[in-house]
Amino acid sequence: MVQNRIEKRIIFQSSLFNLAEKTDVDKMNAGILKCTPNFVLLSIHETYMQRCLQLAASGAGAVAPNPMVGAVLVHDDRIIGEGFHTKYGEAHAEVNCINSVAVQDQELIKEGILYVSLEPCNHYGKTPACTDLIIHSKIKKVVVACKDPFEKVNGSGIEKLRANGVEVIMPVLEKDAMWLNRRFFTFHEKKRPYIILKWAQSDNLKMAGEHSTVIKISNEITDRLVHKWRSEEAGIMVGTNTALTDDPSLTTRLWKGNHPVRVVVDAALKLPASLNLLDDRYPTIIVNTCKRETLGSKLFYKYEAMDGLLPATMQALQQQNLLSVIIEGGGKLLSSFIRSGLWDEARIITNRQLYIKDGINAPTLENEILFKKELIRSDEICYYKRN
Ligand code: AOF
Ligand code: ZN
Repeated sequence: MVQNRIEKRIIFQSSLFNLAEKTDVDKMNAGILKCTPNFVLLSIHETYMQRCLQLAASGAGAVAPNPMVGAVLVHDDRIIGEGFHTKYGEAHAEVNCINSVAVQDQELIKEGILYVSLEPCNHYGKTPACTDLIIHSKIKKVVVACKDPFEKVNGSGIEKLRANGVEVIMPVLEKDAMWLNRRFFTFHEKKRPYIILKWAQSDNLKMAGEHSTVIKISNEITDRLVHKWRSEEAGIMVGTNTALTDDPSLTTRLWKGNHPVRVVVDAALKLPASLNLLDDRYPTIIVNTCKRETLGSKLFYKYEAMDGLLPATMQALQQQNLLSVIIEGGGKLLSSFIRSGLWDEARIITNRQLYIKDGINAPTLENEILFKKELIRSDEICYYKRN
């Protein structure tokens, strides 16, 4: 068998989920296809884990605040079951995977290798513990991408499996798995939401005109992308000035998807009730120093001025179980997040054809690493993570 000679399979490095055909392995063995820097070799475990991650990602937008998880059951190098966590509160990936095995293959379950993109849970939450399911199914080998940081799991799933004679191999594609669930990991490890900074600027790095005059910077295609970004986060936040000058709705009306919880800073509760984001159509948190109260869809979250706005906001979001937040301005609020080192990702849109004379300066990132760049007409979009 070819696979015995080359224990690895090939994928194109540029597209993680795009597995090359098995025939490529044949070609490599025959010396027709050479392994070049454009290819990376994946082990068999990595190959199936990659499939788990692909399945896991299908739960995007439906499982938060749970993580996205995928599982694959393999017997003798053949996938006999697949599943993912499809909806918050419903069955976990392992359950869907084992339930998907065809009747004629069910005898093979106990001889199979279960691949899971997150440590199997070991607690009875909204659903029973997956560790028990694995043990009762008599599966003897489990390959796991990474540990579950949730305090009720946190390594205990792996311990329980091993204590019951199940071989656990891990980590496999850990970095990819953690990146996919970066919001979930940040929330549980750092006890705060994953923070994405977003702003648009002119080619000469201005984000508004003189005296904060609103100037349209990004084009309408980019705006649709921004609404997609909004739909992927649990919360969206702006400062007082932006709420007043832009009167944003902070909805995802240009994209089909979830509306994030809106968060606005209004320390002295001076914002007029007529503003779009105070319209009660969607939940909105008003971070202030005056009162704690729930009124319709509005939660007034009171904080002590001396405790600081940002820590208070992080606490408010954490209490509401919001795994992530996108900060959409203004410059002052964005800069305070940057100065505090309180950000994980930044997406900056630069309209290369726009020059704003005498405008307001855009913020400047610190300790950033550029990891992706794209162009939409004259809008250049740079994606950064914090070093
Ligand atoms: C798994 N497989 O597919 C997922 C896991 O309230 P519950 O019962 O849905 O449990 C939620 C927790 O379970 C969640 O915080 C995370 O730690 C884990 N998610 N675990 O074994 C899965 N989605
Ligand atoms: Zn589970």
